[in-house]
Amino acid sequence: MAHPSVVIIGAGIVGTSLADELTARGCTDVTVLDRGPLFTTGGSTSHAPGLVFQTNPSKTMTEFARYTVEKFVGLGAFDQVGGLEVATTPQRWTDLHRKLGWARSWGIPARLLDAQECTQLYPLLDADRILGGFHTPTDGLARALVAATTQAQRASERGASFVGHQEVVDVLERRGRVVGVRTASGDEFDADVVVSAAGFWGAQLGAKVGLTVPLVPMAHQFAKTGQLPELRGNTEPGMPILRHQDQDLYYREYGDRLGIGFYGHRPMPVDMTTLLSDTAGEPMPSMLPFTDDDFLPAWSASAELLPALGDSKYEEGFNGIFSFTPDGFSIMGEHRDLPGFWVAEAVWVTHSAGVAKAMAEWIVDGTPGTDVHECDLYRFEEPAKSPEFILATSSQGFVEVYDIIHPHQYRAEPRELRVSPFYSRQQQLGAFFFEGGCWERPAWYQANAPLVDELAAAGVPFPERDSWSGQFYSPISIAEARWTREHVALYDMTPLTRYEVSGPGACAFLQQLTTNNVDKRPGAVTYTLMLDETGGIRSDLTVARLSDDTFQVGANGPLDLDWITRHLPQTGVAVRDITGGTCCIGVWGPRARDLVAPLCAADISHQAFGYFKAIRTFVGSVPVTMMRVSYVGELGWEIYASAEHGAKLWDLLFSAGAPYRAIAAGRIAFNSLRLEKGYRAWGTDMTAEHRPAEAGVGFAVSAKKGDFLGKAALDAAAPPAKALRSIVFDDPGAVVLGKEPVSRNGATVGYVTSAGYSATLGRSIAYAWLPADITVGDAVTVDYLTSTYSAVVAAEPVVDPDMSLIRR
Ligand code: FAD
Ligand code: THG
Repeated sequence: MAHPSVVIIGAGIVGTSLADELTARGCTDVTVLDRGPLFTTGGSTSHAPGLVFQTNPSKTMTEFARYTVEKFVGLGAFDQVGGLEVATTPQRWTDLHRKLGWARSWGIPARLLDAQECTQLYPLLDADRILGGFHTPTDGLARALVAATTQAQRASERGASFVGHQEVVDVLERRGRVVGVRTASGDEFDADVVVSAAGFWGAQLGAKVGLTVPLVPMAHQFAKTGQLPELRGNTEPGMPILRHQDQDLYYREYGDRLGIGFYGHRPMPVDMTTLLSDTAGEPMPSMLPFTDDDFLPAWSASAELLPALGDSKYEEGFNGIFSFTPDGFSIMGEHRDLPGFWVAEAVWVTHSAGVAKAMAEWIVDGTPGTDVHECDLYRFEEPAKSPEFILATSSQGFVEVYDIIHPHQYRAEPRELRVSPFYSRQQQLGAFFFEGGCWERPAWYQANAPLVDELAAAGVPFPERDSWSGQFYSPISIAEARWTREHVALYDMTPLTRYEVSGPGACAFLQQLTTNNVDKRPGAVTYTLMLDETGGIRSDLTVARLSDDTFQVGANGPLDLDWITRHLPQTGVAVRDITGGTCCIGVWGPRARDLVAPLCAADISHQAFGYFKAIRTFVGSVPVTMMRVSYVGELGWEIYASAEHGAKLWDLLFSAGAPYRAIAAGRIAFNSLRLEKGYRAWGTDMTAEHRPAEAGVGFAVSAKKGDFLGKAALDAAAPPAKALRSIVFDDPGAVVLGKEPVSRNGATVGYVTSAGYSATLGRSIAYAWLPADITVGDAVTVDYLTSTYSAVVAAEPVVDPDMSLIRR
């Protein structure tokens, strides 16, 4: 296909980087429009202090940052002064160890320094105030305006044009596609592709085309000190960029002065309807007047950390505006209902070139070269698109931007947006709820506490956890996991995303869209994958054929509906999200059949109702669909019913379970059991970055069936260099939580994806991405906070390898 003509709205760091990346790929018919003058447009980039700390819990964001650094260094638009994050509390010092782990997992050079070493790098620091620091020599200062201008120049040389003072007021469409934009001056610019790179204006532009772009423009304080004698004669920045997260502060040099950024003030969301009048007296619309009172704590905390400030005062400041999002990630993707309209927003300077590269690949090649699911425009559940949710969570994101956030720390508000019909029963059983996909999901049940004593008395170990991994955790989950393997347990599977795909074309459609053969007799269930054009795993699904033309698809979240919808043929197939209108209980364990059979209208013996089969029947008087599928790897069924029957279904199963001492069990047990059984979780263990064979799900790719999306790429793929492997820890007390670096012979070779405590083995187990040549029995080590644990690569699955438990 010929390259599309592209209009980019916004000549900030994102728009200019994108113009460079597009033109570098031969897509040269690019016009960049900005409402402001070029290139000091008045957007966030115009005054960005440009600190780039690359290390992030997200591998993708870290990769975006690393690319940005490499590129800007090459453009001469980066001062590689290094980064230093200091700890003034023991909690932060421990957390910097966790950060060191991310740096090693994602390949960012980093070291921990003691207080003296920190002051050698940063002489203004008071060594007595700090416990140590995290030093990253390749971090530094992006000269954002230089980078924008240089990239714009390069793009212009390849044919792009940049036009200032052109405010886009309308997006033009014809026959359901974008065809261009109109500006305030009445000019029209034709384009096949329009990319909104409008920064914090992005939500307003999205609204023009019926698109929710969930970002909130938020003011953030930035000030400059007066001249500091200690920095006299300074022209170029020499000290690293500095973060003092315990007080929500960061610092950079400006000659003999320091710039101070502050996140410790109240969230200040910006009212876009009054923005232009509110900023009329300021040099730019992205600069609000400084509010001195908000800055008072910043100044005193700064003077404590950097005593040299004591005799000085801040001389100028402003409340600068940039975007916050509900989960802190950027927003990237194409409008599903208006093809050709793309967004790249809520992007820091730090990630700008990396985001632009992925966007250009996506637009030109059809698939981004980096896994972008965390940033995908369509990752949000429906309630999360409400203005109320977006404002509340983005404001909270501002408050927490430098906080130490536990990986299982779920937001406090808004909650209870989606509850299953079993919610009141779960509350009565003392459920501790985690939030996921806006659902309330029991993590464990306090009602099961007595089982801990009972099992402990019988010799089952319940290892103590350290204070970090012991948060959002209860040893009850070990009892619940054990009980599932030895007796039977009920799991609320309602939050499992599910769709009905129906119509005369449904079978052919799913055959084409997924890797396994789903064209089986009604009643068959198939585990299958969706791949992108490059063979990367978009999702893993269960597809149950309920009738010739009706399939129930068990999926992983909103991105699956997006992917399926984008690939739907014009006619003959309908897809419907049935998650909220239905509910599901997983009944699993050796006594599952004893429990369910007496209630069930159908014969559910192994002969009559085999593994990976589905039937329609009744449990008591409740109409149900039963699937013999078990993510925990035990005998049993997922039992689906219409939501209004949910409470009855729960009560029936619970009473029938009494003779078998059936329990309700939670997510932590669920996760540990699926780890034992070798089942991957999409989004954590495997993503579009991985192909099936390396992720250990090659068995779900049918060699016999015809063509499907991604097949050509799989056939042409080189042998993988890495593999997802199970590791088992040696020390029964070892606990890791995910993303920790894994080493072989002392060198970091991979990272943990997900982890849990195997109640069966009495040890923690985990998945890790490791070099493909590593073999079962090889020893590795995993660094967790201040500890190093040894582990061994295990044969998979570690439980029930011959399927005798699940197929009985
Ligand atoms: P912008 O630079 O805002 O560009 C968007 C452009 O779109 C603007 O030029 C605007 O005029 C134009 N536009 C909008 N609507 C229209 C329209 N309808 N028609 C035409 N043009 C339009 N990031 C870091 O990585 N490190 C930092 O240290 C850092 N510190 C910061 C400190 C402060 C005080 C602030 C405010 C932000 C900071 N940021 C930092 C964030 C960073 O500045 C922004 O995330 C980044 O600049 C956003 O770039 P952008 O290109 O998306 O947006
Ligand atoms: N239940 C249902 N749908 C789902 C999940 C689920 N869809 C999303 C996600 N979870 C998919 N993940 C898996 C992973 C493994 C299995 C099922 C869903 C599984 N695998 C068998 C195995 O590997 O032994 C498949 C065997 C086979 O192919 O026959 O059971 O939890 N409804």
